[in-house]
Parts: sequence; structure tokens; C-alpha cells
Amino acid sequence: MKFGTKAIHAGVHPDPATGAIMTPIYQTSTYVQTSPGQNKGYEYSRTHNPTRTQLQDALAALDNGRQGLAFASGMAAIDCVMKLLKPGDEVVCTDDLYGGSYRLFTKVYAPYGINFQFVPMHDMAAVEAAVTERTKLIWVETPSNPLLNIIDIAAAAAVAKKAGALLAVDNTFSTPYLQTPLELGADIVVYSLTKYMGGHSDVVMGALVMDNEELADQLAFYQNSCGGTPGPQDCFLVLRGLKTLHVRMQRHCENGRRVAEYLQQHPKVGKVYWPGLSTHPNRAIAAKQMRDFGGMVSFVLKGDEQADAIAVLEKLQLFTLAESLGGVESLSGHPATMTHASIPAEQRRKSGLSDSLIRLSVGIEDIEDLLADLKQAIG
Ligand code: P1T
Repeated sequence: MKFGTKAIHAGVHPDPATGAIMTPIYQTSTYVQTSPGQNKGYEYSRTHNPTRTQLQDALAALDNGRQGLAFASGMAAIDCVMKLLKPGDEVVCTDDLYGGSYRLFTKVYAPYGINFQFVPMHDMAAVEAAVTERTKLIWVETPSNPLLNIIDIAAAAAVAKKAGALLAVDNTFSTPYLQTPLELGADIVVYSLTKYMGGHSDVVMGALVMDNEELADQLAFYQNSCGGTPGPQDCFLVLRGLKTLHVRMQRHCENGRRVAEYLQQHPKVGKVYWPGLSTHPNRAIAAKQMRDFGGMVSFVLKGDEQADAIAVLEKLQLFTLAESLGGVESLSGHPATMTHASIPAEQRRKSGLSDSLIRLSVGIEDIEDLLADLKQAIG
């Protein structure tokens, strides 16, 4: 089945009781048993819920995996992966990543004796150099948040395999419409479903997708034991969002391209970060592993002054200033004080994240209106 057909049909079936074509919201915490242990496959909604099951199956199908697990947030999904680690284990991570992931790694798991090394992963030699016999996990985010670095997933998978480590890829910026990391050798695909997958800025959720029963069972054990699971109403909203993922992503990419090209020729704009630009250092890898280049665009103004960036952010109107990304509406953000404030300034500087960087989540509005908004704000 092709992607768009799967986005609409995979994992879901008409309700056997009524024929309802849309997955019902099974708003129940528990299920009747005819005799102790005798049930219809559902016992308690932290463990399983039919609305969640259909979403998990749909997610697995879209990534060409076999197992999906849904969580109450992207962070809960990432937290579940970290539960695989034990004190003394090491993780090699990309040095440009969502601030909340950095905070979880350094402030929650490092004190448990897990060692994290943050390296510029567009340079695979740096990854290889950081791997030791204690490395159990390689953590990739590509395109990365917010610098849109591209990491070669197949090359990272080869390094992980050689080291006997797992490879997890946070695919939030790409979605399976643009890239399917399991097919490139990843073991776990990670999502904040809050973003493109949900697509309408009305739900916070996360997910993991695997193609390995043993690993999936282990993660499902932690999912149930630790309990960071989503409610059925939120699962319904993401299921609805998935049905238009391919159409939305196509427009996000088209608009992303136009915005990146507009910014690149603007006399007041300095560096533009978008993997589809010919000037992007890893464009070739992006073109190899992605179907298109996505709708996230970051840039700095010439002069690189934070005050100038803030003035632009205050003037933007359609690009609403807000945390998050991936909804149908365009958003703007200032990573240094918003989404990435929990990364220390020195570490931000090391990874190339300027205090004047502006991040745009280019929505699916009419492009002429988006370009007019940028024009009036930048001048
Ligand atoms: O917000 P939550 O659903 O818990 O997802 C966390 C997360 C994980 N991975 C990536 C790549 C992310 O970008 C995020 C969340 N990011 C934002 C809220 C943001 O504005 O960048």
C-alpha cells in the first residue's frame, strides 16, 4: 500500500459493534471479565485501550515497522527509551537537539550514572570517536532542532551495529512521510506526536515505533509499568490527524522551500538553515534519505544581534510567536529563550546555536500571505 492510502486506512477498522467507520473513543478505564483472567484482550486502560491500539498499529504501519507504542507526550516516549539503560552505560547523542531531551538526559538520567556525550553527528568520525565498549545507545535527531542539521542514519546504524548499541532516531521533524529510519537500520523511531503527526496543535502525545518483538516487549513493559500512557480522546485526535499527514506534509515542504528561498535572497538576512538549500552542508544526505526537506526553517539576521531578532519576532503576525511546531498554522520561536533555554549558553554556543536564531514552523497557509508577513517584519 502507498503512503497516503496507509495514512487513511492502516491499523483502523470499522467498529465491530456498530459499524462506525471512525475509531470510537473507548472512554473506559476497565473491561468486564466473565471469569478471572477471561476477557476480550483488554483488562485495564493503562495496559491496553482499543483506541490506542488502533493508533499504535497505524503508527507502526506508517514507519514500515511492526510495533507501535503511544505515550502521554514525546518526553514520556523518550523517557521510556532511557529506561533501557543501566548505571555505567553510555549514550552518544547529537549535540543539536530539542532542549527538553537535553534536560532529561543531563538533569534526570546523568545523576543515575548514565554518561551522555554530545557530538556533532553530521561528522560521523566524531560519532565513531565517541563510542566506547560501554556505549549502549546512539541518539539521533534529524533534521535536528533547531539547526536543521542532517545526520546520515544509515551510517549511524553501521556505527551502532559495530558497537553493539541501539540506534534511536527522533523523527519528529521528518515524520514517516519524509523518512523511515527503521529501513535505514534504526532500532527505535521516536516521535513527539504533538507536532506534524497530530498536526493541529490540539494534543500533546508521543510514540515509539520498532520492528523487533523482543525490544518492543521490553519497552511495552516499561510503558505499562511506569504508566506514561495517553488517554483515548488524544489517541483519536492523532488518528484523525494522521489521515491528512501526506497532504499536509506536501504543503509544509512546498511552503518551507519558498520561505527558505525568500529568506536566502533577503539583504537583511544572514545564514538560513533548511536542508533543501544548495548551501546546506549535508544536502546530499538529506536528498538521499528524505523524500523532501520539510517545513522547519531557521535563520539569523545579518549582524547576529539578539535585539534585532526579538524585534522581528514581535512584528510577525501570521507566524505566531509560540513554542511547538508542526501544526497547520505557522509559528515562530526564539530557541535561546524558549525551546532550548534549558541548554546552558556555553553548550548552545558550542553546537552553533546563536542567541539571535529565529525558528519558523512554516504552516500550510497561502504562501503569498506568509511571505508578506516576513517582509513586513524583517523590513
Ligand atoms: O513536547 P513533547 O510532545 O513532549 O515532545 C518533546 C519533543 C521531542 N522531540 C523533538 C524533536 C521535539 O521537538 C520535542 C518538542 N519540541 C518542542 C516543543 C519545540 O517547540 O521544539
